Amino acid sequence: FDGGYQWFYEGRNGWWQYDERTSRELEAAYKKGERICELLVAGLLYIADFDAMLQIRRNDPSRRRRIKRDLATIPKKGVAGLRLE
Ligand code: V3L
Repeated sequence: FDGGYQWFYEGRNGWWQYDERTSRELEAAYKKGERICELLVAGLLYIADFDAMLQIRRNDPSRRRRIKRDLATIPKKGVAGLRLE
């Protein structure tokens, strides 16, 4: 979307791009200045915390990953667990 930015979450040795729907939800919440955004990913609820820039699993807050908003062109592992190439 705008300015060529995208949303990413951290994997073991690189970044995954969020799926299209979740990315749109993150971007909308971020643009509204909200501090968190609730995400439903494969049946699990997560909180994206824009202050900490973390994704945290609702029912197990020890499951957390860094997130970032960065240029769509950065090196990435793939999209939502689907590897590139
Ligand atoms: N979108 C898609 N899948 C997710 C997301 C998300 N936003 N958050 C967690 N999962 P946790 P490497 C990731 C998946 O945080 O080898 C990648 O997409 C997560 O998938 O403990 O470490 C890969 O598919 C994990 O399988 O709640 O880079 C996979 O990890 C599961 O939910 C391996 O990636 C638990 O994550």
